[in-house]
Formats: sequence, structure tokens, C-alpha cells
Amino acid sequence: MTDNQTRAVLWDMDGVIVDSGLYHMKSWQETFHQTGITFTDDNFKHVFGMRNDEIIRAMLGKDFTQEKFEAIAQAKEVAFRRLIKDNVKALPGVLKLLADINEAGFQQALVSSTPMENIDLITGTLGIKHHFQHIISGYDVTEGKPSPQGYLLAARRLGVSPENCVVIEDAVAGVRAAKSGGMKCIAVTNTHSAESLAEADLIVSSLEAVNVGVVKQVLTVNKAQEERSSNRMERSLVLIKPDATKRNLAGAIINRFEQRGLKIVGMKLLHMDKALAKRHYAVHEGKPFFNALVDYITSAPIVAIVFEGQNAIGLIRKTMGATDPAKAEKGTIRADFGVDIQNNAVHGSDSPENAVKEIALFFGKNEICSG
Ligand code: IDP
Ligand code: MG
Repeated sequence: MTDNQTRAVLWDMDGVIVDSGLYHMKSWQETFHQTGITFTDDNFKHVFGMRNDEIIRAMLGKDFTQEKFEAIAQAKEVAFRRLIKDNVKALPGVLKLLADINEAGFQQALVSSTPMENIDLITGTLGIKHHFQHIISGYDVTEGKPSPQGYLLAARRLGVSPENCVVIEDAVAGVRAAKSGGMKCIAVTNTHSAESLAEADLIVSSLEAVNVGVVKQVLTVNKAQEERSSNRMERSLVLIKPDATKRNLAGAIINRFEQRGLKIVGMKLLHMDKALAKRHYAVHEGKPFFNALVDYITSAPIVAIVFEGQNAIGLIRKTMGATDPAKAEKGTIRADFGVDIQNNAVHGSDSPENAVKEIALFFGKNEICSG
């Protein structure tokens, strides 16, 4: 493999490759109008970049049948393809950039929230299909952007690690998806303002301003920045879970973290109630194991600890091991003390944002003693 083959450019389609916004807007308007619903420019701005099911839910509320959803979605897409068919035009700089990146040996994938029929029509009309090693549509994933699922799936299929991927996006939800997937992102202000896309690593007003050199720069400059910021003091929330406190393992578990240089700056024993459990595990709401998880975490007292240290969040996740003790590496807390995927002894925050949120759920400011 050459260097470039281990790197990838992942493209959004609507608003990046083609200026399709007007046709999406018109086809939604036409379809909702037939259902007796007004669809305004503001509605459109709000739902831009969402998947059809999410848009229909946003407009109709939760109460619609699967048949109604399918009928609306189908009618909208048929209208969209009819309206755009003779108007498919690549946005400035796109065709050259696609060809140049291909020529340089990078891998490329297309990750769009729309159905495959739309992607087929547009990539077919523009003659650009051969530039993509993989194409992911909205229905290849269970969560639309801003979830990183689609981009992460593309990276996995290409065999490229997320930090070696550059995503090209125009929508706020798309930039969020790229960044929360650990990828680099170039945002083009075709549909949204530069301020709203500020999370991107580079913001351009046209893809004519981007070439292979720029893509390489986005990949490397940021690597240097990340390395510099990789030695940061962090705090993370650890919970010693019911299965572990019941077996008197709190001391042994705390010891593992202290041995790695992590400092206790907050600690308490508490019996979580359901409300706190549901807030703490809010991201898992709706998953099949959610109710059992809430019952379990509230079944006995837990020890909540705030640890502080260099790269505390990553270090703690490493010390804990994989979620499932059967898959955790030997010598990790979960491999040594965990029972099964639910009774896995410890919790640790998984990102700086979640660490801040979780610590605030369990500790007041005056309950943390640092320095
Ligand atoms: P993490 O604790 O390693 O961050 P998450 O995916 O955030 O793992 O899941 C939160 C907790 O939910 C896990 O620690 C475990 O107790 C429980 N859990 C996760 N997946 C399953 C499952 O498939 N079955 C039962 N419980 C699960
Ligand atoms: Mg978690």
C-alpha cells in the first residue's frame, strides 16, 4: 500500500457535489401539500441534511403509520428525481477534485443521507461513480447524521482509520458527524454560513479552493495539533458498579487506577435512583438492554469517583478494558473482575464532553478537591 491508499476522502452528496437543495425543497413542498401540510423555507432549513424518516417525524409528530411514512417518503423521492433529472450539475471544483484525489491514489467514498436511487441518478448523470470505492446511502445505517455511523462504516469498509479520513461536508449535522467520528473535515459554505460550520478543520467558500495538497495539509497539520494537545489534564467519572461493590472489590479497583498515576479528586458512596440512572445512561435509551441496565445500576450502592490525570479519560478506558469482560484484554479491570457484559464492574466516561456532563450529575463544585 502506498501512503495515500491508507487515507481517504469521504464525500457528502447533496450540497457538496450537486446543488440539489431547491429540488429537495420543491419535492417536500409538493408532497406535504398533497397531505394538507404547509412546508415553509424555515421548515426546510431546520430539517436540511436529515433522513426522510426524521423529516417526516419532525413534520408529522410521532403519530404516523409505517404505511403513511413509506407513501410520503416514496412520493417525495419520485418527485425529487423527476424535478432534478434534467438539472443535475456538479458544483464548482467538484469534478476536478474527485479526479485529482483519485489520481493521487487516495481512496474515496460517498456517504449520503438519501436513498440509493437518488445517488445512482446523480453519480450516473455526472459520470463520477467510478471515483468511489464505496457508496453508503441513508438506509445502510440505523442513525442518520449527526451520528457518525455512516462515515465510520465507510472508513471501516475502506480499511482506513478515522483520523486518516477527510470528510467534505456542507451541513452542520454532517460536520458534527465527521468530528464525532474522529475524522478531519473540510466544510464548504454552499448551503450554511461559515460560523455555523466552525467545528470543521477548514472552511472554504468553494471546492475550487481545495486540491490534493490542501487535503494532505488538513490531514497532517491537525495531526500535529492533536499530538500537542494529547497531553492534557483531564477529569473523568468512574463508577464502581453494583456487582463490584457487592463483592467488596472497590479497594482493588481503585488501586488499579491509582497505580496508573490517577488522582482521586472526588468520591462518594451512593445508591442511585432510577431518575439519576436514566439521565446517566440517556444515550442508551431505547436500546434493548436499557431497562435491565437501569434496574442493575440501581440494585445496590455504587462508588462514584472523579479521577484527575494526564489523558485521564483514555487512560481510564484502557485500564477498564472492553465493555464485555469476555472480550477485555487480560490485566484490565473488566477482564479480571467483570462477570458478564452487564455486570462489568466499572463505568468510565468515554469523551471529554461526556465526562463534564457525568461529573456534574454526581458532584457539586464544592465536592471536588483539586490541587
Ligand atoms: P461502556 O460502559 O464500556 O462505555 P456502553 O456501550 O456505554 O459501554 O454501555 C453502558 C453499559 O451498559 C455497559 O457498561 C454495560 O453495563 C451495559 N451494556 C452494554 N451493552 C450491553 C448488552 O449488550 N447487554 C447488556 N448490558 C449491556
Ligand atoms: Mg459508555
